[in-house]
Amino acid sequence: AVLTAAAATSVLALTACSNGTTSSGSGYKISFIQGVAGDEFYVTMQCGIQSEAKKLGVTVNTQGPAKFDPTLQKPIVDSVSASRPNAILIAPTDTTAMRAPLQAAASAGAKVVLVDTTVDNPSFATAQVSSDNVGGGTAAFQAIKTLNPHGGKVLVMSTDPGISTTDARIAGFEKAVKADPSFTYLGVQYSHDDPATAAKLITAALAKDPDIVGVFAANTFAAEGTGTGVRQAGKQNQVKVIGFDAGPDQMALLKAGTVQALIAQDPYSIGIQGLDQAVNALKGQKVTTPIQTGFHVITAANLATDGAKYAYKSS
Ligand code: T6T
Repeated sequence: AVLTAAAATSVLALTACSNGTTSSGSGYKISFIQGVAGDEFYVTMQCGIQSEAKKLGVTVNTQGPAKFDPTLQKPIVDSVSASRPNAILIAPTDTTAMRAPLQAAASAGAKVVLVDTTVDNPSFATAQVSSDNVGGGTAAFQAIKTLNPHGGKVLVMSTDPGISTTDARIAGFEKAVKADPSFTYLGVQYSHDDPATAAKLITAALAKDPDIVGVFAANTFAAEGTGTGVRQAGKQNQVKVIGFDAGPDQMALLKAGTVQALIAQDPYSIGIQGLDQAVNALKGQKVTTPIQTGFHVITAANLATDGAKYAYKSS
């Protein structure tokens, strides 16, 4: 499912953000390596990068692995690094596995800017730009509590352990849920960034604990699969689903009432600021790091305003 969605959206991305390359003459050669191709979060980030690249007169080439997987992302980093770019913007898919390849790219001369995710000990990185992921996880718990003031059983649907962003969201959520005795925390399930797996896991979780009142789905694909699973179980009136990210599928689930709130990030701005810092570094100008961008809670109540403003681009 991920592959099909990825293929479809990256084709659409060709039209909107002129996808691969923006060339404005003799500027720097910069690569953007997404966490996964076709994910609207990274498509929107790419749009921000491309618009800023035009302004700054630099060339940005974008590519991403077919899955959010370090074994697929590492060869891309290695080949990009071998092409000797001036800078690499990247969302690393694993905090440990992607560290050595990125450090090697930095040692080979590229300015490495980490956008969205990070790695362990990123001392080689020129700059880092990401959302307030811990804060977003805390906000997700607050949204579940508002919808379930009397508490109850809740669980988290994530992607894989070892991804800095989703791990931080889980940490923010866990701290808040454990501090509230009216809630019973059932822990985290990992769906490998695959909606079908998330749907299966939720179905099994609801069979085991039919009285679950809330699920925090920690990214796009977790939210998509959680929404599908809850709907298939006929439990959308009982289980409040709070999703991270605001791609078209999540917005549709919110409109349908299957998901009650979405924590939207600002990937367009992450892209712009990441490129700005890369170019600052290349020009020997002051680099700002780390940079934290905000999030926006979208519900049925602000769908027309914030929903329209912060929904991700699919094309
Ligand atoms: O949630 C985003 C991103 O922040 C995360 O690092 C990986 O998943 C997404 O791309 C959404 O699919």
